[in-house]
Amino acid sequence: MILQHSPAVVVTQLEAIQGDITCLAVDAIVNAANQSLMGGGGVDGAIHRAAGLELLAACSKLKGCATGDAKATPAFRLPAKWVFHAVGPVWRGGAGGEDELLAGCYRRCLELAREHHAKAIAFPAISTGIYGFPSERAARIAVATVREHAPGAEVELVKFVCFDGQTYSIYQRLLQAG
Ligand code: AR6
Repeated sequence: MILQHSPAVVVTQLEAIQGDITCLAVDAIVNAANQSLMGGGGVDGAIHRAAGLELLAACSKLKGCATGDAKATPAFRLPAKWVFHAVGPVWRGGAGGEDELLAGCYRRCLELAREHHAKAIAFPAISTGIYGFPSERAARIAVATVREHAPGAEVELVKFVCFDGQTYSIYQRLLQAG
């Protein structure tokens, strides 16, 4: 008798939550960083404050990151194991490739998840704060990219972490629409 091992089919659960991403005990949280990877305001500032100075030291060794790409560090004092630092695009009206660059952030983070065996990952709404990307447009890109790429990256749970109620309602609606 020949036993055949068929590849496991991963079904990814997607959920929206409202809250502070620094509190989540998932395998990886994503940071909305800038190209320097040396900290900043918004969620980046919150992550660096909560993780401690070791995070800054680890980031300084990465020599920056291109827009649309992401790099990984340990999460140090955070309850998560890894931080994936993604650099979203600054919104300049939409004709400068912002959509593709934003999708690249989500795709690269899922690739990092596969490399680091991170089965549960939490994303903030990258680029929608200081970088000014319209929230609904960004959420559609985030959900579509994750739906397409998370199963192939063997990611089992994706949490979209929304800081404000308006962003949370957008994600809830998009996720319910299936
Ligand atoms: N948990 C989850 N989401 C948060 C948190 C938090 N603790 N804090 C803010 N948000 P932003 P960007 C939300 O501005 O637009 C930094 O200076 C926030 O409400 O953090 O990608 C970097 O260094 C918004 O929905 O990131 C860069 O220079 C989302 O996170 C620049 O800002 C993203 O807002 C990046 O700008």
